[in-house]
Amino acid sequence: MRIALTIGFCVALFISCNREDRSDYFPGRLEFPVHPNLGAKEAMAARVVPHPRQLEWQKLEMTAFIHFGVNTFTDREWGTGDESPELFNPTSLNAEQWVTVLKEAGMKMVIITAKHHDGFCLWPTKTTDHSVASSPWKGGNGDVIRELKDACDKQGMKFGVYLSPWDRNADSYGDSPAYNRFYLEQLTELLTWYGKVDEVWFDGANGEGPDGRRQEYDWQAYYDLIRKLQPDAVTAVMGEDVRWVGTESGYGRETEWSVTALAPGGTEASRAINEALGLTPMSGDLGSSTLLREAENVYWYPAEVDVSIRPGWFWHAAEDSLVKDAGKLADIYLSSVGRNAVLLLNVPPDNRGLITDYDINSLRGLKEWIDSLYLTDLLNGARPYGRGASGAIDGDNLTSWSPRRDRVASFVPAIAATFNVAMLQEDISRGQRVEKFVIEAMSGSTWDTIAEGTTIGYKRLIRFPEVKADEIRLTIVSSRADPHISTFALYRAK
Ligand code: FUL
Repeated sequence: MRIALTIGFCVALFISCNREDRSDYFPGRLEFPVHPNLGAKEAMAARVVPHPRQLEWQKLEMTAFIHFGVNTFTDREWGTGDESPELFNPTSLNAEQWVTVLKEAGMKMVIITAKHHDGFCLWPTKTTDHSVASSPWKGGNGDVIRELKDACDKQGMKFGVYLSPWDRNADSYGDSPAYNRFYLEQLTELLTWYGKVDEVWFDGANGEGPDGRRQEYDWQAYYDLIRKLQPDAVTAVMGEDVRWVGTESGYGRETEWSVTALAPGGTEASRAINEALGLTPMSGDLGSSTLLREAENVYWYPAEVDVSIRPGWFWHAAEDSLVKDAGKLADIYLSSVGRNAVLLLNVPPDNRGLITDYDINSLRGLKEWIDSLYLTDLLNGARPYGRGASGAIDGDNLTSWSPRRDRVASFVPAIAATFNVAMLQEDISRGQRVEKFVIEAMSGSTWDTIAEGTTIGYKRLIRFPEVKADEIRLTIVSSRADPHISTFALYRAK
């Protein structure tokens, strides 16, 4: 019976694979119904697609983190929780400045540390006195979250919150049910007082409570509350929609699958699945065919690359001279957005409550570099060869080159110009499929390989030494199902 079911499922899958019927896609996650062979598993994994909120998030490409709180005034990275709220006193906090600077740099969302591990709340919460309400700032009548949200709404910027589960100030921390209630109340305030929230960022740190008590977080209750109060918000890191890329260096994997065997979130069930497969977000391989062989489930769980523009997450005067320069940020851009991830770049305001000129200069340089990168696409107006290949170069992300058998296309640019970056995109609303691709260039009569890679996903950027070519050829060497290449472009980076 089981075998008959498996065969039936695979035949149905084979037929529907060829039809590309969107009703046969698996939004968000898929439990393999039986244990089919690897080919069938790959074909199914190719049809796992993002939830609409994940797709919207992926398109943001560049987002910003704001680490701000008592640490800004104590020169620490991790507060102890017994800092006096009196310490929090920015002299000229201006959230409009933050949003203006970040928007000009190309960021599409701002996520703020509403509460870091020290437990100090940047909004006048009713759950504890350990907040801005007990600080001298604005006579205790200030609300950083309100000011930031208003600035975001005014300037058309998305907004997210970081609410550290680990809380070194809360008395209840370590008394699991009591702290979970407290945390849910804090979440409720953040998700109901300020309007739309687009991302909720859960850090994974879990230190000991007073007397060495260990807190068991009720992740499921946290997720359920978010789904109820802000159904369109993605939940990140210890959340279920967005995965931590596994480093804080700014560099994603060269092979970055958004369809992973890594189970999302922090629930007991997810932990058991990941332990059985020996997976953590830091594992080198989260989605290869080798892993699929073992996996009983796969998930749409795309990567977010969080990195600070400075050595620390919080502002420290001594690090003003260590702000990453525009060249480093450009490299990070290529290695995060250009490797199928969303960049979450931390830009921490100083103790005045302003983003410093050091950070602003680097951000300006990054933006200029990105603008110049995308200025001219050499394949714009090129002559395509290969059935449907125009779908990849027509500048329309809704059309794709979707070759079935002959997965080779070539393009003759209108002018032979120099380029050093290739950009590829898959239409991920139909899943992530490509496993290997090659780009070749012909000048004279020989084809030379100029770039090759494995996964593409939402966006892949590859940089190589400058090339001038009469014709360019793209080959999809291996794909889990018919590929849908929505973009192929060639640029010249500075
Ligand atoms: C880490 C935290 O411990 C750091 O302080 C910072 O907030 C970073 C983004 O996440 O886990």
